[in-house]
Amino acid sequence: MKRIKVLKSVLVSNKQRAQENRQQFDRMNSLVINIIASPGAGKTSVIERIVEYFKKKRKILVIEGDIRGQIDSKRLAKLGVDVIQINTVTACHLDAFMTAQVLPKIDKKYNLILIENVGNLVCPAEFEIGEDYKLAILSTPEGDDKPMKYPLLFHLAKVVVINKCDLLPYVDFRKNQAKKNILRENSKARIFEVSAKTGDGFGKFCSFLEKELNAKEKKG
Ligand SMILES: Nc1nc2c(ncn2[C@@H]2O[C@H](COP(=O)(O)OP(=O)(O)OP(=O)(O)O)[C@@H](O)[C@H]2O)c(=O)[nH]1
Ligand SMILES: [Mg+2]
Repeated sequence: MKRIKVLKSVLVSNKQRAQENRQQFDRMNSLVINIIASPGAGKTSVIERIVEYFKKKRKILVIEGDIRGQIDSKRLAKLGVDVIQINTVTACHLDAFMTAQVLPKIDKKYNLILIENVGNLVCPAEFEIGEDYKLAILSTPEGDDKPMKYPLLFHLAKVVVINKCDLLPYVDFRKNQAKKNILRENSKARIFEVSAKTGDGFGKFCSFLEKELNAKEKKG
């Protein structure tokens, strides 16, 4: 029972800090997306495609969350995008306090801030970090049952990207069943089918993001 109490207070203080982060992002009028998926699902590859699509039209920042190292940051920096690294050392997720620590490093106004969370389908979903919304990536080799087995993320994610669709002929992934499983957790989820390897599906997905950016910019 005591453990539950402690966890609750950790999440409450995290939520308060996340709201403060959100206010700071809102002052910059940035669209902030918290990208969550299991290790290797294709978070960095999807971000690379988004960056390629938007880099001439919008100012983009990527915040990279990893336990250790800068492998993904270096991949993204090659595309000429600004990247800030957070190493969580032992933690299996980003939290609002870690995110707050890098806010002073943001010295420009960005239209789009993409945050790659630590590869994990469980803990990152628990911790708000100041995002506009969570985007989940489900890759086809993982199986179509994951939304049912890891429901919190799929319950909370406004957008779900089904990645590695180029592998559909080779893996036992029932796409329609996966969509049903996602919609069972969140009937309003926007689902996109893509392949970060071939680029298929990114036209539709990035047009959706562009509408969201336009809406955010109108508000500001
Ligand atoms: N076939 C195929 N491979 C992909 C696709 N997207 C990513 N990959 C490959 O999957 C592997 C993992 O991709 P990453 O983008 O590094 O995945 P990640 O989720 O960022 O991984 P972590 O940051 O380590 O959790 C790499 O070998 C990619 O080339 C895809 O759409 N199709
Ligand atoms: Mg990555």
